Amino acid sequence: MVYEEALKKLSSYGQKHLLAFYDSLSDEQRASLLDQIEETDFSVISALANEKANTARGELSPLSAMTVAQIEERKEEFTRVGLQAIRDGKVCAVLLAGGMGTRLGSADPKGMYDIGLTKHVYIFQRLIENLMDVVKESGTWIRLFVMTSDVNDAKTRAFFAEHDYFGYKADKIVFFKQDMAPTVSFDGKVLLENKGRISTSPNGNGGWFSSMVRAGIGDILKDEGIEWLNVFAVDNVLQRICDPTFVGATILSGYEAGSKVIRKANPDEKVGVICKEDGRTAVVEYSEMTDELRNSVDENGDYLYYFGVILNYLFSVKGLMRALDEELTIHIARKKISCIDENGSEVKPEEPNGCKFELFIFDLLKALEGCLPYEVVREYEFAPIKNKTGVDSVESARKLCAQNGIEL
Ligand code: UD2
Repeated sequence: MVYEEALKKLSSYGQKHLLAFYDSLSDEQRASLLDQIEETDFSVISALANEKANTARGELSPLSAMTVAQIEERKEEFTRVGLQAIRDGKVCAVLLAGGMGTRLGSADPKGMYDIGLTKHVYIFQRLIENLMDVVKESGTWIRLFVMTSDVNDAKTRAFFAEHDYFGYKADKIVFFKQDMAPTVSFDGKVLLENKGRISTSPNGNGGWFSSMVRAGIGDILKDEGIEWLNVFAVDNVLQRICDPTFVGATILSGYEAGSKVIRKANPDEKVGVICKEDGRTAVVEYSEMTDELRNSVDENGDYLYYFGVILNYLFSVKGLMRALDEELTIHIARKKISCIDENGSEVKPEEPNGCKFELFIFDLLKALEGCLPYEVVREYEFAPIKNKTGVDSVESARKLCAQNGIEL
């Protein structure tokens, strides 16, 4: 893209200021800025002006789950069907590792964090160990797609290579990058990271499938007859991946998706709640729950919205392909964003100064035909690492690993 074209594109979005320092840049920096302007989708910015309308919810009602007891009764049948689908090569895993992981206070990808006590046990390693359980049980190598982003792609790939893919079959792992979104000030002006670079951030975990398809992985799915994708978060070191019983239960439900859920520990727990919205399965994220929703109870005083999603979903590829045409809600997060001001001086804010645009994975459910909420026991399957200490931390995850006989 040449300067005039960039100026035209920016003018149409009211963002000409991004070229304010152009004259002071080297040739290389100029070319890189023009490339970035060409690649960036500025249309997301309109979500800020339309925030209320975009994020307005339909009519919500509670939704229960297939309980642990109900699963136990049909465990054999579910496991048989799930294992068969895995052996037929119809099921793959997708690790979402594009986030920044800043809450752990490390600049490295979260999966590189070492939770070991007597030896090295990296988060990525733990996840691979969990997947290996099913590889062994099924006698089948399962394809693993790993989503990274501009901020951590090179480090993630290098880390896996350095550690010999933690014993996984290297040619079964495919990395792909998620898309980035520009960040803006509260009045909708795109921020500059420096004079030659637009400030961007990963566009949330909801764009994973479109990013996968853009990376050419749609062909792999088609050529290999892959029908189901088990998508999971990087930070839950206890989760079962491609769990045959969950896979079988979802396939037999006839729905196009399944979601592992837990009973919330308390109304404030930081997990989205699964519910019905205008008759379709949906999730309301914890950060967007109203007090009314969070605290609403039935006549016995029991919470109505109490099944929380742990970010472990099974999606039908057929449904996902159809959902590619659907627009997902753009969620807006107000954050502290380091940038430069109109004079080119560095800004390191103490308070939120701008907005990031994010897509959420569970918004895909609205485009799919049904979702099975599948209850799991939190002590066996949910040890998320969000912080160093306290709730959902390295500390609490270590304890849960020990309870489950995992040596660290
Ligand atoms: C997520 C869920 C929440 C609940 C909780 C369980 C969403 C939107 N929220 O909340 O409902 O299930 O997890 O622990 O699903 N990621 C990317 N790219 C991005 C942003 C995130 O790959 O741009 C990945 C990230 O690497 C991680 C996962 O998505 O694997 C969750 O990200 P998070 O830690 O920001 O989500 P959290 O804990 O707020």
